[in-house]
Amino acid sequence: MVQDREKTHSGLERPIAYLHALWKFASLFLVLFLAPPLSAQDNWWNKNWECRRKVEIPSLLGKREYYTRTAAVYFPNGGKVKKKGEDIRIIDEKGKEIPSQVIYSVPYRYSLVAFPLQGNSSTYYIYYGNPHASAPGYSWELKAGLTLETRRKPPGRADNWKEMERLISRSKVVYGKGFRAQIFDGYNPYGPSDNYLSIYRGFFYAPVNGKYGFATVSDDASFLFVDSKLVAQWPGFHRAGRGRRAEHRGEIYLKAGVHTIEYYHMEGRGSQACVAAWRKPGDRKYEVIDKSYFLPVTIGILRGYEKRDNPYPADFYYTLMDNLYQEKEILTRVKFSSPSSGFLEWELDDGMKMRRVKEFTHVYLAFKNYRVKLKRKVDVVQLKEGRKLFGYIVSSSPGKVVLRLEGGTVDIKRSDIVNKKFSGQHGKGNSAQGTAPRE
Ligand SMILES: [Ca+2]
Repeated sequence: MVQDREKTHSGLERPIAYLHALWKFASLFLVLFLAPPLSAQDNWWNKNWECRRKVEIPSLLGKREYYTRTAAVYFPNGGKVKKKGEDIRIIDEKGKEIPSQVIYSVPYRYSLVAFPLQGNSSTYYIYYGNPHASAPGYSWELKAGLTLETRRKPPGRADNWKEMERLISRSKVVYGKGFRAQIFDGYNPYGPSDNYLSIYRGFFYAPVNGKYGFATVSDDASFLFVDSKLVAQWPGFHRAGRGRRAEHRGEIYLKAGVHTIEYYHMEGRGSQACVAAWRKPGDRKYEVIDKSYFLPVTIGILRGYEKRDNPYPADFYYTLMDNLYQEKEILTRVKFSSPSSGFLEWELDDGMKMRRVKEFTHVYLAFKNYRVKLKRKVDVVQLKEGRKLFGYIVSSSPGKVVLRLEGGTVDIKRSDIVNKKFSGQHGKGNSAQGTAPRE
């Protein structure tokens, strides 16, 4: 019997060992993609909104059994969004507003918005930057994927669910929120890995009718709910070792189909782990719930940034590369990159300045939020007929000037230009601001 028990539960041992190796090097949590600038500023959906980003949804071919046609997109908001993202709207290719749900949004950090895909369309626009907009109150809500939110843990214990609930209601600082593939984490992806709470919420499908076992392996406390019923728990302060044979488990009868899972975790100090495992009807072992059982959410790719009043806005993205944990301090390496063309000038609030660079990495030494500013400069050519052209002077000779505009170049005769002092100067500066979160 003892041997049989070994076999039954040993499926979790290797994943747990892996988690402990993983937590020292937190990986990136926000990956944004480089993209060429948009070609034109046409079809602005509503002039009360200042900014828009184009989003492309990767191939919609579903490989999963449950295909939900739900998309989500992370975007750097440069401080342009309202406090809770009330002004964020999703507009389809035909200019029609579609429902969406703001999952997370903090000015100067990033916003995460989810929405239902429309027909076969793979192109969408996010509009934001309207201080007068109120929350649209759509009835659509996210019913797919698995999200994780982490918060700062207030003082106290979680020796039972009541105490855990109290900790959650008293926690005010949200470190961040995003999608995860599984409930299988060995560090806090959005903030410091001591004194934090994790809240996972997800939609999964049960492949057949029957009795399912669920187990939690955690460091420290954890509580696992299926369809709002507490199925497995491991309260208190403890390491994960005595849970790796699924000692902290429970059973529930599920019908084939979609169900919800919630997993609450509390970490005090030292090491930390969150693992949700299950044993489906007919399975011998408990295993980490595979990502293929969570209803998929397609993450959109950013393809360009435009502003209503400015054809040349500055734009940049950041990616957390890695954290190096020294004895007392944590070094964080962040990669910055800009898809913007032209003359770029970066300003980091720890004193560093850089010019004419599209991409660089920077190491931060202290644990706090940092402000990063990017200026983009373009040339202005004033024509005799009264028009102004904005772009980059590619070449200039006594007879003519070649100006690169968004989407192409134009030749301008010197005699058509009013102000000839533009050469070598940069007339108009545009700036973008973002905060590199320290996580
Ligand atoms: Ca711990």
